[in-house]
Amino acid sequence: MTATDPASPAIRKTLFVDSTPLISDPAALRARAAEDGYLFFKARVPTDELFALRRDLLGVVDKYGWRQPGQDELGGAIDREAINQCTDRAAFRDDIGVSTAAYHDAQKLERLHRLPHHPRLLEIYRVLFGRDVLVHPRHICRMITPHQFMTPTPLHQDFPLIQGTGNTWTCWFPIGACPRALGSLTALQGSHKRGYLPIQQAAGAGGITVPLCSYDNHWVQGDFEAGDVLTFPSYTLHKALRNELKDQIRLSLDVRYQPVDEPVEAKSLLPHCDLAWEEIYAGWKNDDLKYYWRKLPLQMSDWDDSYLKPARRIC
Ligand SMILES: O=C(O)CCC(=O)C(=O)O
Repeated sequence: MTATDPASPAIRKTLFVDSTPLISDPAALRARAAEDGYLFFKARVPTDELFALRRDLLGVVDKYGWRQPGQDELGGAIDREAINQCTDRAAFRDDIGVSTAAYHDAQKLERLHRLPHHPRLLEIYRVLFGRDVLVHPRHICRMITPHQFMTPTPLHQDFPLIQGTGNTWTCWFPIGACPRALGSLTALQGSHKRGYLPIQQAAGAGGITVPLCSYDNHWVQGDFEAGDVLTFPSYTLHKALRNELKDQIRLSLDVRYQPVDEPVEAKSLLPHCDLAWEEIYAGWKNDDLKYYWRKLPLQMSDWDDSYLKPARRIC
């Protein structure tokens, strides 16, 4: 049976269910996570801190002359002609949306590395895991511009890209509002229950995809307001919607959390760019978050290349 067979279940699209009321009820929160394979929280990240990071990131975009003039400091309108003047593929991050140089500037922002440690975010995972939490220091900041090289992130699981424990949770949140039309994330409800699924190569961030099967039919999605958060374990299938707002940047963070006593793979402790931590830290005002994971008794696991080998998909 394929997704186009008349006998296939109809595609369903429903809105994310807000799990905020379950934060005070760990058993209920875990039961929902186990059933749905995702959790969504309204207004989780305080907007003052979110907008401070947005301002910093748009400052980077301004530095390269890619923002349309005449907006306030939080406006995300992009000068398409200017960004499309970056034509050197080798110097452009098509998994991010800007040049390598601009991404380096973004990765050096102290706020980008501080926000993932916000108590309002840590609380989710302390309740979910019932144990101490490791925040992976490797944060990905998407700066999705309307550049000719960009393709929306294809349907995939995070596990083959992150490895370590399958109990690593991605926390995805836009840095500002992100309606579906701006290319927010959507997930297949319950898909985590199928465990690791063989991959194929694909264009877009991550470079891998998992082909859809007939039973992959329940998409959850929504229009994110500033501060809303989507989180899911590393076997949940998810992808980005297409950015239909052709002159707007989509700024978002991918952060990973896991129980501190489960295995972590070494790359998760490296920067998400080819800078050294020392270079990222050079302009920071505070020291408390520098190399914080080195003080923790981590259990390291080996990288396994076989997860990234394209395979024939059997539904
Ligand atoms: O923001 C995106 O386009 C991709 C994010 C993603 O796939 C993830 O956080 O795992």
